[in-house]
Amino acid sequence: MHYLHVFALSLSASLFAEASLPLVINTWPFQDATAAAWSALQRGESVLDAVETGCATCEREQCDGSVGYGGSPDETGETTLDAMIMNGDSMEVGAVADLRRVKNAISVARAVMEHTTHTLLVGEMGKNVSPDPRTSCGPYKPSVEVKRMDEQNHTRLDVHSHDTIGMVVIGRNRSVAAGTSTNGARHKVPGRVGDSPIAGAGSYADSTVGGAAATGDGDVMMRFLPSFLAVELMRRGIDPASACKAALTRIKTYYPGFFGAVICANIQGEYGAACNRVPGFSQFSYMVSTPLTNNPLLKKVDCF
Ligand code: SD4
Repeated sequence: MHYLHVFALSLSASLFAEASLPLVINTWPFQDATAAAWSALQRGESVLDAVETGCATCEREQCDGSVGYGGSPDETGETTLDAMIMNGDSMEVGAVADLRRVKNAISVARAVMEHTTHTLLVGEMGKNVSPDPRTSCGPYKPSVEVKRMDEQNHTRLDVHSHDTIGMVVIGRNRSVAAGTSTNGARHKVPGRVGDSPIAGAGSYADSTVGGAAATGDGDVMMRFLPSFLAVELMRRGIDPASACKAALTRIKTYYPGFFGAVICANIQGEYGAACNRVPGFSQFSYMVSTPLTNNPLLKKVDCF
């Protein structure tokens, strides 16, 4: 009797999984990216291909005017890109940071993963500038003074300057891939790298569990590896929405006013998201595509 019960439970669990996989989930209402990743899966391409195609769509279309080329300039006026991609089967990661004069950062990240033995490659480093761009217009000159950002006021990244696509794709065979692409924080010190290209911070994938991706104030969020934490919580059986929330709760303990959100999905095809409530940010939008949604579906979660 007991075995029959267990069999029935696992049968219904696997039926549920079949009904809800494959799955594409990504941050913000970046619908074309979701659709592109979904189409890649429909063409029989891998979950890595789907993540690359989805994020590359955002880079090309400058999703929200803020992913990819031309957005969120640093203090000298230059756009720099951060991106990563992770293979949840092999735990390989490729990432680029501070990338200049290249449009498709996610593809460079994938090339790092597949054609080098390294994980993270970065562009040329910059310098601080004077006069202070927070109070004066240019022209700017490199400055030797080291500026410290005000840790209490994370004004560089707020709800109006969100600019990261984070995506998790889970195949019918439960392979997981995750990726991110961003042009980072506006008016950053040249050389600043955010959370997006950092495995476990920007995103994380493990085909035995699921995947997660983060968006928000990377300077704070990367200190807590929220994507890694969310995956580890799902490994212990916590549902995706609660795992996302717990990962943000850890950050909130230290930085109650931080701006950020996380998306999570497990290999059963369950998914969820969470965001930290701050003035002007009470709801977070994300996209999902599964066989049940037919088309990319806009989902919203109330921040806590
Ligand atoms: C960063 N996390 O560079 C990125 C930016 C972002 O919503 O996601 N904004 O800090």
